Amino acid sequence: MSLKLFAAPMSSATPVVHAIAELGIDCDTVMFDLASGEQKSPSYLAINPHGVVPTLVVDGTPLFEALAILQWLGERHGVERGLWPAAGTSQHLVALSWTTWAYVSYGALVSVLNYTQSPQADARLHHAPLAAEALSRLDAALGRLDAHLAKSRWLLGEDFSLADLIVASVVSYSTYCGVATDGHAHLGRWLQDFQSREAFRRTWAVDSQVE
Ligand SMILES: N[C@@H](CCC(=O)N[C@@H](CS)C(=O)NCC(=O)O)C(=O)O
Repeated sequence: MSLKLFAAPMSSATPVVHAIAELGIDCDTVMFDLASGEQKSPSYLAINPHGVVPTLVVDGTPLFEALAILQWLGERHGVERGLWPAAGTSQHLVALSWTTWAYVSYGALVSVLNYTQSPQADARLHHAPLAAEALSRLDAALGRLDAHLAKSRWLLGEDFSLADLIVASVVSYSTYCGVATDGHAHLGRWLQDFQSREAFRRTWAVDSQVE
């Protein structure tokens, strides 16, 4: 199987780079400099019409959207390595639920927060009451994740899986956007364990060197 990943430093592609490192699979990686606009070149738009990273080209067929790529990596390469639950198990349902929740439901609130208060967003979109509402809902969402993590060390039990990588990547990103994790002790311990992983440190360290 041939895998080619289009990525960029410190971007939505970084969790995919991290997942590939955890899995230890061969993959050609092309690092774009997003500031130069190479993600809008006609040749790249032909494989990802949205002109964003990541895209993983699998035997010539492009797969885009980080969540889809991460879930596919789990299904195709994670099961045999003990990093993703097999289809048909109850843990597989837990993995699909929390990972999709992180990118879709939790991620939507992070987007609201970014539009309404980020210095990178157009200041005309800034809206303090809406930002406060998003922060309050994000905190409640983290409380529900914390309650789940009170039951076991990792999301699916006592072993780390790509489900942890997917959810913790989104939660880590949200902390850079201003979401606090104080008051969620289980979640804080889990995030620390996640960020101490050798592949996490290596992936994000490489990213900062490229930057
Ligand atoms: N929902 C997409 C988001 C992809 C995305 O927005 N990527 C950004 C980097 S974080 C990008 O490539 N931006 C370049 C651009 O908009 O020109 C995913 O998860 O794959």
